[in-house]
Amino acid sequence: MDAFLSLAKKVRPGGWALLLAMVLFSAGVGPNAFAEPKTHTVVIEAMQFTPQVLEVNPGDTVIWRNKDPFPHNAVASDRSFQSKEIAPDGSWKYKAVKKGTFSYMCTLHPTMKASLVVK
Ligand SMILES: [Cu+2]
Repeated sequence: MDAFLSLAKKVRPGGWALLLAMVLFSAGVGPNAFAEPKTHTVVIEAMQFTPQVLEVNPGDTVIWRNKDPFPHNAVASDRSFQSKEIAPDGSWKYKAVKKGTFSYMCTLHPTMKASLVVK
């Protein structure tokens, strides 16, 4: 705290807002903490998840949309999420809460793999 006070004394009056922003940011209250939750789509087509790696923020929703003429699913290897069978033209929604990197696959077609990164 002493270091903070001595730093604060050196800051010009106009610099307070910047200093406050730096303190908030370093405390982990960065822009992401105030971001509106977003919805992301993973397209399943031609036996592939696109994008292969999807990065989202906690609280965001991910929709898997199946454009193939046969069913797929999306199952995390640690079972953090596990979709039902997603019918052709169907979709499945998941709200990402837990942070981490989650590799997942289609258990109906085990060569279909991708990752969801919640950070
Ligand atoms: Cu599949």
